[in-house]
Amino acid sequence: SIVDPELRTGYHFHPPKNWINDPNAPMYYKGWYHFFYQYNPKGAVWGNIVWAHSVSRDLINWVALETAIEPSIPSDQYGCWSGSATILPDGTPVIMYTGIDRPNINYQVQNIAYPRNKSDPLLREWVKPAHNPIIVPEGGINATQFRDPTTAWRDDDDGRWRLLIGSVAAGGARGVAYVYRSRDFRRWARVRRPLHSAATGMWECPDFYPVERDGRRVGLETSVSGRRVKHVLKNSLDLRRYDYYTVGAYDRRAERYVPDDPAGDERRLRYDYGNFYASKTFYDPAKRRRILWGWANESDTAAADVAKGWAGIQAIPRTVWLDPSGKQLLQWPIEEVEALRGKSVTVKHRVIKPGQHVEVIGLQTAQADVEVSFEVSSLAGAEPLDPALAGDAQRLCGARGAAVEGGVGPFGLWVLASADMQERTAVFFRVFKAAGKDKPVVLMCTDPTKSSLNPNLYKPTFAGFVDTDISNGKISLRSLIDRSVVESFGAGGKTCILSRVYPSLSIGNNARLYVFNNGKADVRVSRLTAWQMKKPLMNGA
Ligand code: DQQ
Repeated sequence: SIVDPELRTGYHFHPPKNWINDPNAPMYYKGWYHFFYQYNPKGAVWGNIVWAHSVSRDLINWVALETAIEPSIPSDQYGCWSGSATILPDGTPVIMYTGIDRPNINYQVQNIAYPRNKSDPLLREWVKPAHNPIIVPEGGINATQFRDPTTAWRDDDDGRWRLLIGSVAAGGARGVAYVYRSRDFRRWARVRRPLHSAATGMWECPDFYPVERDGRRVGLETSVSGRRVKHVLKNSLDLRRYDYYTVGAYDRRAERYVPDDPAGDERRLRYDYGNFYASKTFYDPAKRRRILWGWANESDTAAADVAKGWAGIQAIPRTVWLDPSGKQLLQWPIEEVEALRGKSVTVKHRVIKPGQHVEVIGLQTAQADVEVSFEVSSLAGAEPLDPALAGDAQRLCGARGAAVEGGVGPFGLWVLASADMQERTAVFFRVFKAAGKDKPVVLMCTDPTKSSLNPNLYKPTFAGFVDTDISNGKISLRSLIDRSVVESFGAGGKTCILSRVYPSLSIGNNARLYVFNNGKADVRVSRLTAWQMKKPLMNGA
């Protein structure tokens, strides 16, 4: 398939060309946001991995700097893989990252790098001290599955630093997060028992941080602990390619983490039910918030990636905090993205009858931000939930897609749609009645099966349940549309879905936006506002 150059995203982070993957070591330093990422300087496929580096004042406009970390010492000469930054108490930023130290076999060790000149707010040059590597696999650790050090946190009581390294044990069966401790950030010793493990396969890119337990939106610095705090442990499951997290308690004495959910399923909650992987948070002291970065791969063929010369973007950075229920996180695009909003159109109090759709006209929507609040007239007609699919949002949505008429819903948006509707990507809700339960079950889906007439595209349907009280009929949706990405936030950030689509007709000014209702109950659009989004400075692209 041939991808139109107009499908290159506008305001989602990307370099001018080539392959990108994981976000690395995001941090705030002397008035600048720093963002590093896994990058192939030589092409649009994974390989030759170095750390590219960009800086920004607002997390939206980006300036590319020179490569920050590239193979240069024996312990990273075959690759500089993912890692994180820690700001030491004297303000010095340190980067820990995984190095590949021998050819052909991905033997993994952990290295450290410091800024050459701390007074340079752009942190252009990074120095690797001679005592690298700092951590090597020992004691039966699988040396080819031992990577992605986290930001370190420090316990004031004993003055020691801790960090996690992702790994796998039990012959590939158990995902593991090993804890290493250090007094001086130089000599690190492993705690014998891991912080946590589960029968999920390899844990890539672990992330571990405190959140306020009363659900205030304010973020916490990574070392904060105590009674007002819960912890979040996120792992990127190599076998599934999704980022899963649990909310739980961190016992500092025992150096153990215990998820709150007694069922303890490590594959239940995801940051995003779509294309979003290897994510990482950081604490932003300038605005006292925790911000999540995540990588979204292409869903095109590798041959098409090579032909177009680019592959991979980052999702819009999201503020993350604990839902007041304490059971899950909430996520919302950082407020700075709203500075890109231009011309807008608002629709109010518009009832969408069963089978009806309404076009939102008067603006360009290939690159747009849409916020909508829906109100369902009655939940009485909600379809019964097939018990066989009750636990599997993705299969449920596959079986009951946007085109399948329902009771309450499907209702939502058709984005990146063509005038004749041959092409359209549906982002929608659907409400079910579950046997023996009072609370209706809300499903959120992105259905890209009609997103493009181009053949050979990977068009997976993505879905998650939304743990929201819809008894008053109200639910909200926000979609950040950006040419070949649709990034959606259901019910104020309870459920998020990022999807990559490659229309062949709905490109540029030919992309249209509709509200649709394919259920049997009326749905009122209480308010919908769509904004055209401007293009920020994007690394010179
Ligand atoms: N990508 C990096 C690894 C990490 C993986 C290599 C996750 O460090 O485990 O590019 O996408």
